[in-house]
Amino acid sequence: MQILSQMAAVGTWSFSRPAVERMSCMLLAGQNATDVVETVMAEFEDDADTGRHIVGRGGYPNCKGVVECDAAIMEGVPGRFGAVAALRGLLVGDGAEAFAQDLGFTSEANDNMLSHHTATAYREFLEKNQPVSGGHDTIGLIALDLSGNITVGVSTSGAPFKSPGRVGDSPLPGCGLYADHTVGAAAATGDGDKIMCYCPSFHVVQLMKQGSSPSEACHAVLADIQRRIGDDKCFEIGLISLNMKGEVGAASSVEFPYTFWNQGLDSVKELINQPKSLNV
Ligand code: SD4
Repeated sequence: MQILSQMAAVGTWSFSRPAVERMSCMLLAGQNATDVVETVMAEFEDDADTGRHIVGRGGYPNCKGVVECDAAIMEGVPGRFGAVAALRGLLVGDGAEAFAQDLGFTSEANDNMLSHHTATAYREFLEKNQPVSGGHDTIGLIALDLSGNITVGVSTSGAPFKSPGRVGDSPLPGCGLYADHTVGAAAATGDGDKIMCYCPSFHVVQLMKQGSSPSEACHAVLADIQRRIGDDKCFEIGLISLNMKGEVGAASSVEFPYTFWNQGLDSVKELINQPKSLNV
């Protein structure tokens, strides 16, 4: 079979390793980038164990004890974007629920969305009336397939114990994710209330369009944010990006592990981005 494109996959944080491993197998089997991201993301969202990383089933609930999820997927092909926000069980709102039922989806009771870990954390939150862990994770996945299609997806249960209805950066195009099939794609993780003010995923892709490598683009976007708000005041943010050559990049304001695979590698590699100060 003629290889048309350098296949590659990348994911946020160390816990994305099994997802990126699965993506590499699906890409090598010739599957399309969107099917790869959608399938692997859905498996991840359904797994109560990965939920403690603030993703889908087993994710942290809002301050009323209800798990509300944000997720999005974007293809590099112009205008191909889909997202859900503040999703409870399956979809929120009568129209959305009817639509989902028409498509054959079933809804999940909130009790099935909580894991033992997050139910306990929620009880502690109610007792102390303050978040017990301010953890930030969220899965972001980018796949580049054999035919040169690139797709990015993100999924999160959002900030633990958030206000009901709070929507973070993840489902917003340009903020939590962005893709352009002529250049590449990017995804963000971290403090979504702040991230969404800077459209960092769009910015990374635009810099790649102007000739930057994925790593240069991620670092330039982070440096721009740091310059604007002050190096020492930077909120938690991690950026990953992949270009159409299968090259990867990342930048972050905190120690940020991410996982990566391309055709030149025998197995998925974990890389760690260390935060850089503007003053060094
Ligand atoms: C949010 N950005 O809802 C998500 C959470 C996250 O690392 O990415 N945490 O704010």
